[in-house]
Amino acid sequence: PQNQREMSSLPPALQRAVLSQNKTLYGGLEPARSNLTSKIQAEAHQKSHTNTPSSENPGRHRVLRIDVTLSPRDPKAPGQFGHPVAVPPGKKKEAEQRWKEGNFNVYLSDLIPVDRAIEDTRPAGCAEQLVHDNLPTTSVIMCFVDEVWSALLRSVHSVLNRSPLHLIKEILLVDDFSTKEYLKANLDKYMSQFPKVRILHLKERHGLIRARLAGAQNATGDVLTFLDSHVECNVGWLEPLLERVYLNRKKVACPVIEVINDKDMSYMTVDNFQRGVFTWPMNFGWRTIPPDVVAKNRIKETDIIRCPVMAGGLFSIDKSYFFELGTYDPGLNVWGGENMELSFKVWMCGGEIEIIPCSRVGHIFRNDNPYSFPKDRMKTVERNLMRVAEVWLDEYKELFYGHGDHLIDQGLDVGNLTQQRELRKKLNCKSFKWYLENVFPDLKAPIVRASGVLINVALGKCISIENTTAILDDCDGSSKLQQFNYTWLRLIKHGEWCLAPIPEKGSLSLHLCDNRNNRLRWLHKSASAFHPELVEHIVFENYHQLLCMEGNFSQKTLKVAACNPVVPNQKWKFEKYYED
Ligand code: UD2
Ligand code: MN
Repeated sequence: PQNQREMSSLPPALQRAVLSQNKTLYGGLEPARSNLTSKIQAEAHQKSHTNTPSSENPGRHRVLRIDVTLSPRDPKAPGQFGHPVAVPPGKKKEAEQRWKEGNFNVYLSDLIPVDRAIEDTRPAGCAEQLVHDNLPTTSVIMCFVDEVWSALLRSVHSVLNRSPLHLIKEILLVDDFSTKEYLKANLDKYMSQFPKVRILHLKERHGLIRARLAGAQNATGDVLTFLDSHVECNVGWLEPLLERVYLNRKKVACPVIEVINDKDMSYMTVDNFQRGVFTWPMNFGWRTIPPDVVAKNRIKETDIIRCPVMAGGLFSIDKSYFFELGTYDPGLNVWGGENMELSFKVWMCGGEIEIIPCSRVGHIFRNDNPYSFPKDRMKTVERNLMRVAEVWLDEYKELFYGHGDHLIDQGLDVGNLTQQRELRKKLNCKSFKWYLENVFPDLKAPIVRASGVLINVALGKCISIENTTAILDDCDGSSKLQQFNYTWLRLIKHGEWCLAPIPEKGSLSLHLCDNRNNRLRWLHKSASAFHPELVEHIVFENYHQLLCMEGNFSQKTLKVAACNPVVPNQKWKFEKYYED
């Protein structure tokens, strides 16, 4: 079947990722993949040779096929077996009106059984796989704020109906200060019929991230399994996740996230062989391993896929390991970016993130969050990502800032980062460079945007450093004095020195580089979308005034002057560009 996490049903952040991803699809993937694959194969090989029980290798059993919905009470009910449902002609208006309650087809969600059957979408071979008899128990943590009642119930029932109950220590519902009356009036009563379900009512809105932390602090199982509150767990979803954590407590195991269609509520499977990745500036997305790579490395549908980052919502993690890692950065607000934070932290501090193809959970992907953000949504997410960048990205954080153009100058207060940086030191975590080389080698992450000599296109002359100023001279690629880097923060750097305009005098000077000084920033190329005529110009944007670097060869001088597309002496080119 087709990959149904189609763009229209992905959250905006994901959509952006998928869009920009098409451009660079498969770029540089092959060498990276063959590395990972050999490891995966080695693991699979090992597994097939350790099937006999022993003291250090206790007994194993086939993944239990628990699904009490197999012979449903009402096989003819709408949506049964995960089939699509159509809104009856007379109900179109009502369905439309109710959409905004959850930003999906709430009318249909209410119509289909809360314990509907769905198709077993696991790849062949999953049902035969062995897992250990003594798997750890888990607390399933579901945080929600004003979740659609029927969707919340379906999530809980799918866990209860398709999990070995001895492995479920509890289902912890963390109510993030919901305000819907119906929910408040009925939740405790409804859930009281299930001894495994516990409810934690937060006294104020924590936001998803801190709500999960409240859940983790209250959890009593060995493993934490986080789920969104609009999911349907498929047959055999839990044991393969717990098996990975059991094998190595530093493995963080994610199910394949399938799609519950937001319009017709059908349960749709997704393409195999997808990794969780990100593109700059830290947009999550899925990237399919190219078919030829799959074929060449004989990757099987059931093979575990190691991922640079996780989607965020659905995963199992050893509880003590989660706390050892310092949980999520508690300074992250409401929603967003926490998946990046945890992913970098896990990989850089000795763990692994995996997608387990034999574990599958459906999720309703929505175009927009159906709840309000205490502060601006964009700003909240960007601030979270900035915290992540400042703590984990080292020198590569410039790529993050450089790709999110608006991020550079908005002066968002990211809050105190001392604790997070100290944690990273205490845990002895590796560098982001290590992460890129070993975990995500197919990500393009050039540390500068352009480099080499800086040539005036019309004059064919280059900028050169003379004493403490910059002049125009004959180009000499071997001269150290003519080497410049154009950074993602838009500085033109010569070592520690930056080209700086002096707008008052119309001249240029050298200034000690400082990433925070926006008076050192030059626009180059990136201005093209707004000012196509300025492509190749090096523009200094001084509030409302645009000033361009201009060369004068007879006097060997450089100046800044009003930008003028017809002045050829204002066109500049670096020797080398690293962008696509
Ligand atoms: C994705 C993740 C989600 C989370 C999010 C933020 C998946 C399938 N989903 O977006 O789990 O990691 O990215 O990066 O990977 N919630 C609260 N309090 C709040 C806001 C949300 O409890 O203030 C709940 C909400 O009811 C839901 C969960 O948190 O159950 C995730 O929110 P979402 O479904 O809006 O996020 P999603 O799936 O768009
Ligand atoms: Mn969700």
